[in-house]
Amino acid sequence: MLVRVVLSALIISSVVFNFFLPEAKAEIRNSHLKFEGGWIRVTSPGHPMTAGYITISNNGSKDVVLMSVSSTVAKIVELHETTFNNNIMKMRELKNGINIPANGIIHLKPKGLHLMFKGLKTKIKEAKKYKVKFTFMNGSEVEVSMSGKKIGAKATTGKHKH
Ligand SMILES: [Cu+2]
Repeated sequence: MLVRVVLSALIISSVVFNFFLPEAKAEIRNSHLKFEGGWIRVTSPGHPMTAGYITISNNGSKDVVLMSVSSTVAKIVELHETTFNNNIMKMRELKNGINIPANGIIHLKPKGLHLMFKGLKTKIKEAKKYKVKFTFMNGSEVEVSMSGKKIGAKATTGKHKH
């Protein structure tokens, strides 16, 4: 009888614990941010690095600073910007992060801001999804799923035929 009471108490407490867990996790999320269209350039075997792109919108009334990004697929993920100097394309690491203005939007896209995945531990495959974690200055973290795509896969230039 006593065993049964203890057992049911254990079951109840674990149910309660599991019930509250997702809520506690949600607290560190930033509900004002929306992540859309994230993709990572597919790689050939043994290729050490690649780039990732995503659109992040901030519907909040305060600026939010994206400080760092990480993923299990790469040793490091850097925030980069692309600059053009006499038609020569260069990349620069943004060590102070990227500001996403209040009620603003940032587009990480080819020839612009991007994520640089360095020291790839796996080949990035077409249509496969990869977990990428975004960390913000306020300490909030958001895990986003980004899918492998070929170069130019999302080149929607607005040109279309009927
Ligand atoms: Cu880069």
